[in-house]
Amino acid sequence: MKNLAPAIFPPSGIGDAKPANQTVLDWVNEIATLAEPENIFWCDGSDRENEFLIAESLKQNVLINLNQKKVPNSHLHRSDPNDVARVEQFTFVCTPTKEEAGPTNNWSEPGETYTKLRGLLKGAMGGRTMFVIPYIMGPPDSPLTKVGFEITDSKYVVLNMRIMTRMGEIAVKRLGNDPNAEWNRGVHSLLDVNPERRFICHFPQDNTIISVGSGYGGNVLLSKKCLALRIGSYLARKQGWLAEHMLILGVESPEGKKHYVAAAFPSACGKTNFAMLIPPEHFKGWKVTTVGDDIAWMQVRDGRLYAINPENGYFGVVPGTSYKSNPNAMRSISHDTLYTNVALTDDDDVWWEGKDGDPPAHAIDWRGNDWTPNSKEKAAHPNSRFTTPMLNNPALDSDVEKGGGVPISAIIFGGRRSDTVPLVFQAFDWTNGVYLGATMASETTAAATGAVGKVRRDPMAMLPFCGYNIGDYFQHWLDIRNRLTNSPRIFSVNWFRKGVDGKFLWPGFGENMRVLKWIIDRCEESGGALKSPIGWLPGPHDLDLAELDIDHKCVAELLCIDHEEWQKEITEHKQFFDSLGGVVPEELLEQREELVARFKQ
Ligand code: OXD
Ligand code: MN
Repeated sequence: MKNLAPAIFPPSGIGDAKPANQTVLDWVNEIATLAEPENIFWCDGSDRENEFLIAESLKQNVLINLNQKKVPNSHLHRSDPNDVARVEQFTFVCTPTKEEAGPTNNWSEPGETYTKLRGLLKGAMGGRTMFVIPYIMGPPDSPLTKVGFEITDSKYVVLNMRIMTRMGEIAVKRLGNDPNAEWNRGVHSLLDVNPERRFICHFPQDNTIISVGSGYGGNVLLSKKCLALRIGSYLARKQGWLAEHMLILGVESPEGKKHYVAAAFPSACGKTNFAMLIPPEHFKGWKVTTVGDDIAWMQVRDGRLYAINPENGYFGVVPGTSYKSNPNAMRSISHDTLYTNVALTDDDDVWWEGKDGDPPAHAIDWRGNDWTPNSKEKAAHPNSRFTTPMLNNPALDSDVEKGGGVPISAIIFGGRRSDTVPLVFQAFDWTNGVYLGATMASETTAAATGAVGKVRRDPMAMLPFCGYNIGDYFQHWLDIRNRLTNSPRIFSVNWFRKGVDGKFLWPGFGENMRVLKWIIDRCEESGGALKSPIGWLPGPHDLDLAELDIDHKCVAELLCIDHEEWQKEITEHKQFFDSLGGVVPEELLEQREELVARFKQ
């Protein structure tokens, strides 16, 4: 058996932050015996360790140095071109029965899957260092905070995890020595980065994740999609809270009245931009602050819903990010940032499609090839990413570390829809809002491999992330209502509706403040609205559009409910529910009947 001696290659004092918890030590020993690494490196997350790992990564071409004057403390990583996005087709939920995983997850039998994965991991870390990363998800003093340990043979993963989570001693301390303490086991190995040996497997009953064959963020930063959402949603149902694919933002009026809003959008639909929104000139004195840009963990306390952001950084889509679209993101990523799959300019700066200014005359593209503005290929991969600490965000909310979380006034469900869905509307009540979330759809993006631009139902933006049966998930949402006496209002938004000319009708970005303001007005019971078959819609004068250069015809189109399009939409709701094979709660089926009836009135 491999012993747990500290790693031999780093200078002394680095890479030997071994915890005292015997169950962790036994598990690490078991994985080391199987994967046969050359070294074991116990990460402590210190600056010294980080500097050492960056230096090693630069030597081994895992990282490329950038112009330290232009982007201080920042580096570029190029992933394998076959490994640039989440792989939903190779992502599995391994519950004891297929029924527990439900109709929307790939299921595989836990015993057989462990055997297969153990086979793949056997000797897989030969000649490599095995890093052990202790981390917590959530503010240090939150009751919702979870402890995880990720084993990985990728330095890139360690460097990302240090930004995305609170890593090191803090986790070891929180876990303590109790052999029964709850903690997540995550094992990751690059293997040979072969798409045919790429599996992202979750064992919710064992609080375990095993990911092999990929180096791409969403597949390998096991804290994020795997723990905070898939395993998180399973634990949330069992423990009575919610783990959601939602940003959390604060919005404060010039008088100092503050609300918090949580919003679910599918991947690459602008969650980070919305969470960092800067209100337009007309909204002078209004302030939007970021609690989180991707994941919300929410619990009911005294009849209200409170949310924390379990993460510590942002893993955002780069293309399209500019001082015009998201100045706060640009400031955040101007230093201390890890870039993945963007282009490298001749003066060692980063570049991507949609960045401010003219494209460079020459660059090295994300695959490492020469690129000019005449090239057919994109310079940056459409799913290229930044990893940046949330502390870099100038709009970071002052309560982001509050263990009790922030009180949520509104929940928004949003998708990317060229047609059918109006700019904004409000659900009639909680149950109707759950129906709205359960039937939401969006055009697919480059965040996952597969076709882009295809409308797919993505309930609560959780289709790829719900770690158990989606019918039970809907029921869990419905049940939460019984514990809420001051429940958030629920809304739908769609920034992406297009006119007959194929152009977006709504300017988006900072101007989304106008929609947010109406949502806040509705929460304060001051905003006007008209009753429609799908919910409460702003009337022609209810949205504050002052000083916005927009045609009245566009506004009418943005808010219109086309009955023909909605007949098709409602038919698709039925098809979607039918495709789930009888797991949809009765209450949601009734909601659909009521929607049909309202269109007939
Ligand atoms: C993400 C995603 O990376 O949703 O956040 O894919
Ligand atoms: Mn996401």
